[in-house]
Amino acid sequence: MNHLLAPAAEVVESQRPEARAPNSSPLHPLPGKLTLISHALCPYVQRAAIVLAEKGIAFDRQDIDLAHKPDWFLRISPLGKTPVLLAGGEAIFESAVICEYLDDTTMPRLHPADALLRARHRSWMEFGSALLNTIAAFYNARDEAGLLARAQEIRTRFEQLEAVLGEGPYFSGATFSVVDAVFGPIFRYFDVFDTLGDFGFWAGLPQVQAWRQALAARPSVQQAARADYALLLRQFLLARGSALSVCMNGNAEQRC
Ligand SMILES: N[C@@H](CCC(=O)N[C@@H](CS)C(=O)NCC(=O)O)C(=O)O
Repeated sequence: MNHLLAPAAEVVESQRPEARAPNSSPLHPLPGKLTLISHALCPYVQRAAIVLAEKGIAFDRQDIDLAHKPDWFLRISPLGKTPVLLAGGEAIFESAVICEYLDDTTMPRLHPADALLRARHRSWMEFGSALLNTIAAFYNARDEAGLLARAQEIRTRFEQLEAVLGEGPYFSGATFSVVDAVFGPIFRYFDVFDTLGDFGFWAGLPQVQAWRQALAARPSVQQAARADYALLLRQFLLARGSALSVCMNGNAEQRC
């Protein structure tokens, strides 16, 4: 599914973690400077940026315009999608693969050591990707009935999460994992959606709400999106020509 085709200026900026995490020594040396080819709103880019930050890895971030993909980008991105991680002459594509590569090479490990638990975490990463498709279907819905049906699908996914979450604050307890890196950007959408109307996403789901808050407070999650993210997302949603755009149209403060 095409998630984000809104224009975004091409920007290169260096992301240097303030301090390297105490146990962030490499398992295998990284091949020099890393560059994350990005889009300002892309949740898949953000999950990679969060993992980079959690591991204290410095990297350059280069935003591109997905509505006008540069030729150089199409040459290195076989699927024409962000993110791509440039590492030592290799262009690694697919966000889950990028996260796995970073976890294979640099401490601290964000996946569990136990193979079965690791498989469980990978399953919930996939769940997160499926939820992103439902979120895209929500903001692209052509009419009110479609919008409300997609909102109900999102609500059902949150109920499934509520059933598997433990004491928190993170997905698997006290330790931040790649699943948390996947859901930080997912919950960020709702900081804007919640200003547009009450779609019944959260009532009666205390664990999901607490998880959302814990992720929003995590510096790596906060730093994975630009300061103007909410403004850019509002502009993007307004331009969709969707039922949600109609809710917003003409009055940015209007609630659906
Ligand atoms: N499965 C991919 C999904 C990446 C994706 O959908 N990226 C979107 C932006 S968020 C994209 O590049 N869309 C442009 C297109 O599909 O043409 C991943 O996990 O990296």
